[in-house]
Amino acid sequence: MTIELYHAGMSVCSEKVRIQLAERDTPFISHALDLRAGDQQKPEYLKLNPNAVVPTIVHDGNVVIESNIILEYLAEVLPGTPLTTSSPLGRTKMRYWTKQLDEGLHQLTSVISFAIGFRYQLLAKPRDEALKVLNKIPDPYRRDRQIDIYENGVASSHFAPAIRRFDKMLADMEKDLSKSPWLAGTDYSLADIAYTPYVNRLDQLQLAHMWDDRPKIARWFDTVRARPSFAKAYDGFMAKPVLDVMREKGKEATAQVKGILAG
Ligand SMILES: N[C@@H](CCC(=O)N[C@@H](CS)C(=O)NCC(=O)O)C(=O)O
Repeated sequence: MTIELYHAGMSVCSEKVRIQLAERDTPFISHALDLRAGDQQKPEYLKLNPNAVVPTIVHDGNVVIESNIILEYLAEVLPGTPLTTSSPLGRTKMRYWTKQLDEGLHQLTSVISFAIGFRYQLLAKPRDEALKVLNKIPDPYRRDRQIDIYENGVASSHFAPAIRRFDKMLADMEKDLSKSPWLAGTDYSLADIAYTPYVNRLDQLQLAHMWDDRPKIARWFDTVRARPSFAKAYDGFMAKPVLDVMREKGKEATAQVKGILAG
């Protein structure tokens, strides 16, 4: 069995697939894309993923896109424990969690990551070069939004609603984690794999204060980070200069974020 993974080191959707591959001890052929350079928009990649996003897997010649669909697919085809939870009701819960990522949360991660940190990678480039990459985003809504955030950062009108939605996500997580050790019940499942990168992203952006009063999330996050799959999915894939910018700019944005949450 051969798995090829087209991914980016610091892409939350790629991170969740790498966590799952690590959980299942599955080696993969890595094709790392540079998203700021627009590798995802190259014609040869668009043939695999017409949405111009990572990740994409090719499993024995078959192309699968969309990270949460990839997780479910891999759960079925990889040898070992499927990680989809043992009960039908648990699986409905698991899917309710991952559905929320697809119905907006993921896009909002892109909003806060770009507004606080990633836009500085584009601001370091000549403006016409940066706009060339942004103007090639196929989805017109996402294109306009990313251009607005490139221009305005945390002052963009997209920023505050994204922070509020994450606050709700954390409140929902705290509630479920008060009832069971894992998001979908008694088993570690694809829901926990899928949410690890999003909570970790908040942490990278210095937003861990959002769970200062949410002890169950703190415990869950410590536990998922202590699993060997976390180090395997992250070590060697993070760019230190980017993490440094996220930390520095995240600290600068703290007062504004706290203001949004208080208002
Ligand atoms: N729904 C897609 C979203 C994929 C996505 O947005 N990927 C981001 C990185 S996490 C990306 O490739 N962005 C490239 C760009 O913004 O041009 C999935 O879950 O796979």
